Amino acid sequence: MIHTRVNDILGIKYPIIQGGMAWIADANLACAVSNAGGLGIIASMNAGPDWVRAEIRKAQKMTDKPFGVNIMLLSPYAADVAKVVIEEGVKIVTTGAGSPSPYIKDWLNAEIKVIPVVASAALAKMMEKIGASCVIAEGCEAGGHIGDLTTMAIVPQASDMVNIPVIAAGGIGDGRGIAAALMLGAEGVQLGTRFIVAKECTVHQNYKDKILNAKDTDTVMTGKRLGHPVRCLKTTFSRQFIQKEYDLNCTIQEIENFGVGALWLAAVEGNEEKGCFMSGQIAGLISKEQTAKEIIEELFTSAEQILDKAVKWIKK
Ligand code: TUI
Repeated sequence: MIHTRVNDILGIKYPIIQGGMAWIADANLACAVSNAGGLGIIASMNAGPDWVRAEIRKAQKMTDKPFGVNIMLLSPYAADVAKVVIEEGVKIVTTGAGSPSPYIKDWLNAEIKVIPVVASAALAKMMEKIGASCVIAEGCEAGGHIGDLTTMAIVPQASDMVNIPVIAAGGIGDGRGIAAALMLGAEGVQLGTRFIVAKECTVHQNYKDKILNAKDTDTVMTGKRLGHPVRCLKTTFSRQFIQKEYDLNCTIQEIENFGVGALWLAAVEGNEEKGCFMSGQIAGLISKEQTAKEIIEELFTSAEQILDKAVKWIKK
């Protein structure tokens, strides 16, 4: 059994969090992960407060295990959703794409555990100072919005910087990744891409097929010129997007407009032309659809075996 402070803080069997993936992580996926012993997350992304409230209520009926809500801080509805989680009695909130400092006081008063995603050790320290229960240190191998540092670099540096548990994210897809993250100082992991192919994940089948067929070099970073880099699969959309970024005749506004709705088109319609299929670099490792329970049990059985045998490298 792999047991860390993360199990105890979050009240979960396995120290694993499912990433808050926009238009993908709904109550279905979150509850499948929570019922399997991890921490399922409903992604509020750019959705309005009514959608988030409805998903929370669905989840409360579908599981008696802990689950959380991810608040994407660039969302125009972040402040509204920050209130909804309090009103609906959510116990755990993860945040992404910024600092949750404007909301954290209210969440802590409501006894909500706050777990921000950070892209630097300095932000990890600041989050500890303002009352975070844990931090998710995410490397740029991750899908979606990313920072500059790799998982290999951020996890040990964030771990040295804080006393609260660090949860590693970015580039983790199997038991080897979990074992490695623990060796870097993490006490838990967050996986997104692997859960896209969970049988309970209701994302469009084209999205799942793209992850299942991807190879290691099939992701690319878009959005650098806009100031919010995003990792996604190489597709018609991402090639055109990058072309526009390099074309200095294209204004920032034109490029932003080109991207509007693209993630929804990928996740809901499976639109291969116009969709933005966000994915981590580990997609090449993911080759089968499984239930969330099968995924989590396979991950931890494998991680335990690897850690058990790790002493084989030490010659005395
Ligand atoms: O947030 C994510 N992943 C996301 S958000 C998203 S929606 C979106 N769409 C288009 C453009 C931008 C966003 C899709 N995927 N992951 C968590 C994450 N947070 N990764 C990196 C960060 C982060 C970056 C900087 C967190 C904090 C941060 O701090 C900056 C500051 O404010 O100090």
